[in-house]
Amino acid sequence: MLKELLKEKNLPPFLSREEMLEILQREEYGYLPPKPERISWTETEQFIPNFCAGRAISKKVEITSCINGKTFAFPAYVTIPKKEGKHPFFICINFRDNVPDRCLPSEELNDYGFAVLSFCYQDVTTDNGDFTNGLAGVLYENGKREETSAGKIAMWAWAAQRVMDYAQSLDNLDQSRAFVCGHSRLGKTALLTAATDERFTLGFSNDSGCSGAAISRGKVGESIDFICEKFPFWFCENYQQYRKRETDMPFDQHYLAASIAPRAVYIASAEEDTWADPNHEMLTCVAISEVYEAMGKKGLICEDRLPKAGDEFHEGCVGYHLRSGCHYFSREDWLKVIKFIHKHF
Ligand code: GTR
Repeated sequence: MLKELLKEKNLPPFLSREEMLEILQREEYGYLPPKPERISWTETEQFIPNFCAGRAISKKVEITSCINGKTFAFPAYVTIPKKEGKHPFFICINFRDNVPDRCLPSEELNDYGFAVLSFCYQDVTTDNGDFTNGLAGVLYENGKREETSAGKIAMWAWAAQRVMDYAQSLDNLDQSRAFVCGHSRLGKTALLTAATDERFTLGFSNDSGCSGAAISRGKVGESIDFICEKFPFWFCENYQQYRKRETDMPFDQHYLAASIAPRAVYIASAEEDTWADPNHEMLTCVAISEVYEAMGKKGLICEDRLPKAGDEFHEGCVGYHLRSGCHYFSREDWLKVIKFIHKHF
């Protein structure tokens, strides 16, 4: 049944990772800004005194990049278990700079053995059409961009990669268990981050929907027309041409998740989040499975039907769950992804 549903969509066939990333950047997100010419950081130790009952190191880190000869800095927040060994870690692209945060349970994650490196997306550049501030201000003269220049999602993804530059300098982190995550618009960002940077061993998107995890052809809820009207600045200007023209696109969202292969992908949906369209999020997992299989890995292992609340597919390298409730980054989402990680890493 799932294979037939996909067949009817006539999705563009998979290409090489490089080709898919080229199309996605040129037509949808804009090209990610270049890697910095230089990068450095300064750390404030014991940012939260005695955090996690004294069992975690807590730091605020100011990450400074030099791009086109200009300087751009933003803060990240770091929690690392004190116990011996190399720790798996999450880079969390967050809506707020709180540690812990209502949707980012740093303390519980520490207790499970994970380090957490988070940053607030708006500390990179604002979530609106103003391209004169933060990273955008460094990249563009007078806030003017070209058709294929980075939109805001590409800039937030670039920032997550700078946090990864910093993470690589820490010898108490395990680089083979490096996970990036985000919710909603930041779930779209997490997928783009992992797709364009092979240092991440898992990309985890929560309720990312339109222009994130969900296939656009035949999608219900939010459409490209709507998202381009309301949030044009998340994308490059080229994306506007596909409003009401999903079927003409030389790509679809399966290119984004497939660009993470053979590394792990985890897509989480919520039952009441019809705006994001759980069915089309799961169909992406089904579609990309052939890419994993061609690489000798297991893709999504599931029953041959659309998802229902309570489903949890953790067998393959492509993980998926549908929980009850609304659009939200919940403890249940975290616990399920941790379960998937414990199975695979
Ligand atoms: C909605 C938007 C979605 C989703 C969400 C969010 O308004 O339509 O694409 O990303 O915002 O980020 O909270």
